[in-house]
Amino acid sequence: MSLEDDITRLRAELTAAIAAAADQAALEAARIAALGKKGSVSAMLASLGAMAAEARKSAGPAINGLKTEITRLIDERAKLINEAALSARLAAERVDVTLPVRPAPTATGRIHPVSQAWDEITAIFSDMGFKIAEGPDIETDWYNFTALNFPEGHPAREMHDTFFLNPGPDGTRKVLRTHTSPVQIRVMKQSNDKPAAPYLTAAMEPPIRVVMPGRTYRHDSDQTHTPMFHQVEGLVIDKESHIGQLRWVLEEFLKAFFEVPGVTLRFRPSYFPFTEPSMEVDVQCDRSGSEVKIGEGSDWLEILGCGMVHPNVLRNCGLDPEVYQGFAWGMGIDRLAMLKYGMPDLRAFFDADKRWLDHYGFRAFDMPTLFGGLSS
Ligand code: 2NM
Repeated sequence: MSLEDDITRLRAELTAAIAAAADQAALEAARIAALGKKGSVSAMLASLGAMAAEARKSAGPAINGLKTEITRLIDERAKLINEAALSARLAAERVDVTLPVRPAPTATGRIHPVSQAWDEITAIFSDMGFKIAEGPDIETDWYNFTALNFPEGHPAREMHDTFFLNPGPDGTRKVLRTHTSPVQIRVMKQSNDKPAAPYLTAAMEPPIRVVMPGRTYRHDSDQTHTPMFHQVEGLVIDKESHIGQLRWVLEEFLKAFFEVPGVTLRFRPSYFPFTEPSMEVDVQCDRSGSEVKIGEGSDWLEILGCGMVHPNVLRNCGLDPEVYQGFAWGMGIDRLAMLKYGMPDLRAFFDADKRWLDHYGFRAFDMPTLFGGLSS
């Protein structure tokens, strides 16, 4: 067989292989089989070295001609394959701009009832002229107890089922605050401490009118208690603040929060270390149906605690009890939310169950305002 025949046969073989390559990988395999180090065309080129000079003269251009032709065929085939791949991708990735838009997170997400109640409560007190203050969840023993007139070693400290942190280098143990009252201490003390503490959002001197919503922690867990819960406390300090004003503030707040025309309150004597006198407040309600109705009926529901700020507390904050006096109160945000929105089990609040939130949650843009109706 002559070299010419070999070239003709190989050209036909390789042309067919290149034409049959359906994708880049197959084409690359065909290229290596022909032009790679051990390829058929390369082998033919290598045979030139062993030829006589005369034979090489005609064989060289013939074999090189084959190489050039095969290279061109491969390039052409590659172009075709690339164009086909691009068309396929363009067809597959086409976007149908007429499809409806997926609802935004703001439309499908829900506001937790505790956040809703928190926002409603702060909206009501803001409207009455109160400032809002927040403070740290991790407190020193002094802010959480001592400043609030809990004597060292007094059993009232145990009453609170406190979570203690590990002792620091100085041996003192910080606590997860058991109430938001330490924020009151920070607000009152700040009226004497300069510069103002940066985490306090309400910097003020008497007259002080401030409410403090926040997370609080007690080592307690059953149907009606969770180890983390939410409180809102309020504080008014002036020269002539009195229980008559306290009663008015609480009545106005409860009417606005429960969206009823009137409430009847009952004050019972109680004990808190930080107030004297101390009172627990019941609100008139109706429990004859499946839900508790506030503002009517013949039952009473305990709803908050309050009192006149103890002179020791004022003194601990650098306020002269001979000049200033005031009242304070505290209530549970979670409990208020349960009552208003009719949710039976407190533990479900913190289960992070999306179905529960879809049912009880609120729409993101339904911000509570007094003029818009709080939770409509
Ligand atoms: C309550 C009940 C009664 C209260 C008192 C003070 C402070 F700091 F002014 F002394 N803060 N919070 C208070 C009073 C809290 O919660 C049931």
